[in-house]
Amino acid sequence: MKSFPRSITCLLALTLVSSGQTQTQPTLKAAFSRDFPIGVAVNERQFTGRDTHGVAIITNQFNSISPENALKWESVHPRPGTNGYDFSAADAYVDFGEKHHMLIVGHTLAWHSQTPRWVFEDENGRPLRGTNAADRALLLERLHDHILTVVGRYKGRIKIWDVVNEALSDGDTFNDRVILRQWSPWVRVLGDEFISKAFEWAHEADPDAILRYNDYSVENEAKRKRLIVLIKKLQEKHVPVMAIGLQTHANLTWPSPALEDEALTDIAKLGLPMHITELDVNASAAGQRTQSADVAENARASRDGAAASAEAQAQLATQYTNLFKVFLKHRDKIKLVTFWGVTDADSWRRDGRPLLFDLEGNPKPALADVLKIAQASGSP
Ligand code: 9MR
Repeated sequence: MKSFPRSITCLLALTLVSSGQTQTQPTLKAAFSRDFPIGVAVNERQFTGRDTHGVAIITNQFNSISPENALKWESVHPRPGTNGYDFSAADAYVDFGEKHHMLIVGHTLAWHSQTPRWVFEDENGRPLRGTNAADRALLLERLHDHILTVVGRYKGRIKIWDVVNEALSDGDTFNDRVILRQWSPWVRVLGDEFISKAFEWAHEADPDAILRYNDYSVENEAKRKRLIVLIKKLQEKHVPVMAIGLQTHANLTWPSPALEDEALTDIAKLGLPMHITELDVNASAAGQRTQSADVAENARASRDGAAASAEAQAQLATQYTNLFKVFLKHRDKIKLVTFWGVTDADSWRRDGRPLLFDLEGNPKPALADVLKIAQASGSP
């Protein structure tokens, strides 16, 4: 990624026109150009160009994109069989990234969610069973076909893949016998084999792609331990896991700067680059009670209306400032920081007003504060 001295960064400033006044502000991608690319998850209205205001923010502020939903199994491979693929949205997403010279990320190949039911059933609609060798073979064959087809199609264009998403078990108590999410159909049928196979096949399909394991709440000590057990086991087997994706769905009080620092320090010991993959900060009062990445749970927890208050938004700016200070401290290991959405209106946590641009797409005070951190970071 090209980097510029901070003095030149000022020349790359974006001119913002708001309420008749002209202000100059650096952009996120310019401000952090010496540190890491700054990515954003984009939706279909954005990568097809219909949301013109969204496109303007994306192209001004960011130099990497992730597909919020367009490359998930249900979008790209809704039906069984070789004719079951639909690449219309995914192709438009990759074209958009290339047109704007973005670092393009793929999300996600093997996940328990947003994967059609047929994937885990036989031709008669009977659920596949781990005790049945033919069922296991069928699910592995489907995973193989999916990964070779999807990764192969975008070989050399999508540079980073979330190969396996959210496979770790939740819960605050560590137990070394329960590392993976036991109710996931992938785990039920294939155990941990689906993880190693997914990475091996993705590597076969595009040997140059950076392959990530991606999960949420890995700041939580028990979950972080599970992550480290899982990744070490993969590394011992020479499975090509090449980066750790920390989603970082934060709230106003969690993770604390000390906890984030501890988590990054610990995870860095695996010797892999770390990517902050889905950054947002839930600013609603009740949202502070959940560390979950579940959509319905977050919606319930954010409906109190408190997130829009000036006080909550000031706290949001503080939390972003704290998090970016820690990211900068670990900038030798952090190779990408991606926000999960452009404006609050686009966000899966919309009621928690969690991003740097408000419902109308105007920059929030938190944006200015994050930019200040970049400028104050003291890099030569
Ligand atoms: O932002 C995504 C939202 O539009 C979808 O409805 C949702 C469905 O599960 O997925 C959201 O993105 C998730 C991401 O793919 C994986 N980590 C958690 C994210 C928030 O739920």
